[in-house]
Amino acid sequence: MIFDENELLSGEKLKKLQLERLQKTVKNVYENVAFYKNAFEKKGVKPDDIKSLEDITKLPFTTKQDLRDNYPYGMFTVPMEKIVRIHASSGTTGKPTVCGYTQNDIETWSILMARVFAAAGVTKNDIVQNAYGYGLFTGGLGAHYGAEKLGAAVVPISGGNTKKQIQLLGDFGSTCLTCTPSFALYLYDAGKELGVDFSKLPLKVAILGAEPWSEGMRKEIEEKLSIDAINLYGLSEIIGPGVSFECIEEKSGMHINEDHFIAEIIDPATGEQLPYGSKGELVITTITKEAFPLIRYRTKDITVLSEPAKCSCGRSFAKMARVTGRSDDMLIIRGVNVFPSQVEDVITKFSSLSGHYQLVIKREGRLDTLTIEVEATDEFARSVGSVVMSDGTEALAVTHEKVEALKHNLKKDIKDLIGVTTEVKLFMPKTLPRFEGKAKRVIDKRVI
Ligand code: DLL
Repeated sequence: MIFDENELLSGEKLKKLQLERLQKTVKNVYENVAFYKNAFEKKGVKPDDIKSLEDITKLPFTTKQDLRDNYPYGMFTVPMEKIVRIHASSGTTGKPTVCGYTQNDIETWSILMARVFAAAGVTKNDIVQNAYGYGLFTGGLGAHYGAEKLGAAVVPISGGNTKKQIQLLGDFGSTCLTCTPSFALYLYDAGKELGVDFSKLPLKVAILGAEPWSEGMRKEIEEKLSIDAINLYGLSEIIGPGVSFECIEEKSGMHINEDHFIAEIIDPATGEQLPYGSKGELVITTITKEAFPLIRYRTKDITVLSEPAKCSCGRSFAKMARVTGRSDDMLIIRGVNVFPSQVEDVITKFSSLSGHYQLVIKREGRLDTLTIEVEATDEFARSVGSVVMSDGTEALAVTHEKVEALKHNLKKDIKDLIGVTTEVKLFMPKTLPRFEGKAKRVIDKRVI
């Protein structure tokens, strides 16, 4: 289903609107954000040079680093009195990326998310159990406002709370579930253990995103929960969830809200724009945002854009394929974005730990686990002593209270600063692999 008339825009009409909005945005950022004025000048481009949509390639890119350099509010185009909401997502090191919204931005976002629900067949008669996290993360409030805009009843349960989730699915008769795909499967397993028969629940559809998933996972979720599973994409910097979404009619690629965002695919190595059908990094320009517009933002997500064509849902907006990877090292662990450099930052603050570490990620049962394997310093190892294992190798005396305390403190700091729960394994000095070239810090054993 379509939520609003603008979703049906296509061809020249859409292009005209996009160009008008792009020109306005470009002027806005040039006049109000020092970073953009400088970046435009470095590229030798002025707002008036943008005469057609193709001219977008004349504009500079924006990266996460640029946002970090202008932390916290340097990229905002409006004074604080106009900002009504602030969200944030992980940055590559300690500082998060800050995203501001005016009242109109919140209204725009609500409409975009209402489109997502409508496209998934949700109506005002539905009950939406919103299990995306509420807070700085955009998932919870983004889905909340969208479902309300559509007129559906929202159950703002937020993430976690598995038993309660399962109880409410039955008692409240939720017909739509919004959460990460891994959490949907986790709920199924937990429900099964409690004797829940999902085929008897009123649940019809789940709108899933915030982490990579596969067609195989879709099939599994749809079969096990007896529902339709719909893919939803977005990122905080651009607006949050609602950048693109699948329609229930086709479930083949996610329609990009092209009246609000201009999408490009580039070669991540050269920055060159690639034609429709090419695999590369998704770059997005926001053309209606007021508080925090971004020009050619490098999402680092790898995908393919398909040429706009009329879809059976009625939309002609271009579709993007599933995100198949990232062109940087960001990891998504239970929906939390984690950069190895953030973990490294925390590790290096501990004088009892050497800088040698690796991150091991597994999918155990349904959920991702992150284990930090890190070496103790010689001094620390000497102070707690070691034991000889059955295979003749030496290991730290793990039962020593100092070892326990160190592991506990590292876990706690990582949870506090990055927001992800980890396991910590302490190793004897010089026992983790060394690398001659680029260190391989991440061992991702997940099969999605
Ligand atoms: O994850 C926003 C969101 C919330 C999207 C709820 C969908 C549903 P961030 O925390 O800023 O925002 O993380 C954005 O998550 O760049 C992708 O790498 C990844 N991602 C988001 N949706 C998908 C998806 C939210 N459907 C980052 N498939 C993005 C694959 C996704 N990856």
